[in-house]
Amino acid sequence: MLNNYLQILPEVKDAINNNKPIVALESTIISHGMPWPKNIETALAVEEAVRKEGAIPATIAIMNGKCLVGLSTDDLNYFGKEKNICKVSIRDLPYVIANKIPGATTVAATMRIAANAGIKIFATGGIGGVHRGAQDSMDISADLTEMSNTNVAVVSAGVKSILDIGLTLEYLETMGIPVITFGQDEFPSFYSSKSGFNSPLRIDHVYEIAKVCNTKWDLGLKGTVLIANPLPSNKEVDPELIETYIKSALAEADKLSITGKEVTPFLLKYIATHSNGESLDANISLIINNATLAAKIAVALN
Ligand code: PSU
Ligand code: MN
Repeated sequence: MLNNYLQILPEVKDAINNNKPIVALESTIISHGMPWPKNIETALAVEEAVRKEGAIPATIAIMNGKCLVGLSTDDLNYFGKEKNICKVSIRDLPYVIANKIPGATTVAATMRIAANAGIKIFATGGIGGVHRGAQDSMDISADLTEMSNTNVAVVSAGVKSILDIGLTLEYLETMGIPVITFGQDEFPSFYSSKSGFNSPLRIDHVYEIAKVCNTKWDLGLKGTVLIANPLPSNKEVDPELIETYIKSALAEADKLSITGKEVTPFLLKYIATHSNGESLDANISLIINNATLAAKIAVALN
């Protein structure tokens, strides 16, 4: 059982035992989603944002054959600085655990570990989804299948337009995943509060979101509730500008024949290094924004 491989930080264990609100956080975003040292600063700020709302943060990663639930500041520094951290989605778990390889967990792997630790909600920046051109490449993130399986609610800023947003929304419907946008009708697209797609659901109050999550699980329906949280309006980046970076990132990935699990980190890194500080700034504030909302929902879930 995965439970036998958990190594839970004392503070998080105490929160689990005493039914305190907890927010799970992923580590791929730290090791593969953002440049050093902003990644570590962000990870610390995100944990702080969760605490501010009265919840306990539990960042998840793999080390020494264990699934760490809750990272110390030293651990966070390690996962932010070290170059050879494996990106761990569901299918990578057996290999990295068997071989005691350090691993940063994606949305999918983080959700699975969080669920086993008894955590009900998870905050990230952007989830994986159906990639542009998936009709040919079949590149669909394991995040989506995991979301149909595991009872952990997910807060993200929508999906980044490195993905096909329309197809991702279709796939979420196929997988039986409720998609709620917080406070507006339109589904957001990470750097922008707009995407051109209507959100399947809109809810304006945290308590009502928690009610839908609890009702889904009460009904015995497996899987996540996806909560899309538009980034703060003063942090939005011009979608046309982002689109030019994405187009050239996709062209470069194609030229270098980047495939499989390398695709997403490659695109993220390309955009981060080629766009100015504006996109990184937006990225940081939207993650903090998501962690804050997730913590509020965690409190309401209890
Ligand atoms: N999208 C982002 N930022 C991220 C990721 C995706 O905007 O950091 C990371 C998350 O960890 C996500 C993973 O779970 O990439 C998805 O990778 P893939 O597409 O290979 O499944
Ligand atoms: Mn993929």
